[in-house]
Amino acid sequence: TADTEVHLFVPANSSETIYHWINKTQQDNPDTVTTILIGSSYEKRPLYALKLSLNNSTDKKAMWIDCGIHAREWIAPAFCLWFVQYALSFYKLNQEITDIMDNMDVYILPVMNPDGYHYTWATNRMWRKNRSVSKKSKCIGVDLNRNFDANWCTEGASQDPCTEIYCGEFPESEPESQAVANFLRSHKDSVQLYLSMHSYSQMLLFPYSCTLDEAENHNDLLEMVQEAAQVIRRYYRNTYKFGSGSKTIYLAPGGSDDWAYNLGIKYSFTFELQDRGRYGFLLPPSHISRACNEALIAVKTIALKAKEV
Ligand code: ING
Ligand code: ZN
Repeated sequence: TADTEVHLFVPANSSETIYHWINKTQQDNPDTVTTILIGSSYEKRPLYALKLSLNNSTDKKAMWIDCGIHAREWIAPAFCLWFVQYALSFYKLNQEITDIMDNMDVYILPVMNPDGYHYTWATNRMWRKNRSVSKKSKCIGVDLNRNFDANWCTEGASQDPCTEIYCGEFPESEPESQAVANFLRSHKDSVQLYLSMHSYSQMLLFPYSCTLDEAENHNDLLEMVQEAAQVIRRYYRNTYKFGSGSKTIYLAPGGSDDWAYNLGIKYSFTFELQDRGRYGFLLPPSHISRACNEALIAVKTIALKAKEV
């Protein structure tokens, strides 16, 4: 789909710029875009999800994409913005995105962890967790991708607030993870595809990460990520690993994709975007468009397969 390659203007954006962008996107597209306040962060920043919806049929299926669960993974929020701008610009021009949007509503949460994201702009570029203050320690922050209720705080997470993989006081102890979990619980009958964007390492992952057990539809999930990785290789000559989280990277309990899967969203994925470590979290702005374009064709490939079933 080289003809659909786009060069949208999505630079690295501060959290203020992203809030402004959300507002403007809704105002410019009143028929298609609604903003949904799904909760607020520990420091009381609003958590806005965008809903892209084209036909007003009520029984429509939906997909969910969240970005920026980890603060320093800046390419992830850039992807969420990229996806929205692509979908709004190329509906009726690109067949695949048209097909997806005609059949599914799309919910997009551009920054799940706005406090951490703000902190990486203001104070510490390498911050990962949220910014919640612990009762039992001077150390700050919970790893939101260890705070969901999926084999919570077993091997691969830590009870020590001073580590990068601190699981929190209890599952969904954090307002950010609770907001996402509440939203998905109340929309689980329509949402059939869950995607969570991270970086870096170029991997397309699916459940389980919290156990070495195989998901019930492991072979379907494997086929989907394999095809997505193949499309990236064909069009961008770039390599993405793929497989279940626990066998492809490491055991990691409490992740959002495992939790969404156990909720009943049978197509659930975590993407690790560019790069493979040369720049790591500090991906230069000149790489944003390639990173987003290749992730976009992977999302389209997976969404089109999920739509069929
Ligand atoms: N990687 C993920 C992490 O939270 C992951 C890997 C995927 C864990 C799916 C759990 C579930 O550690 C990064 N880069 O954050
Ligand atoms: Zn991450």
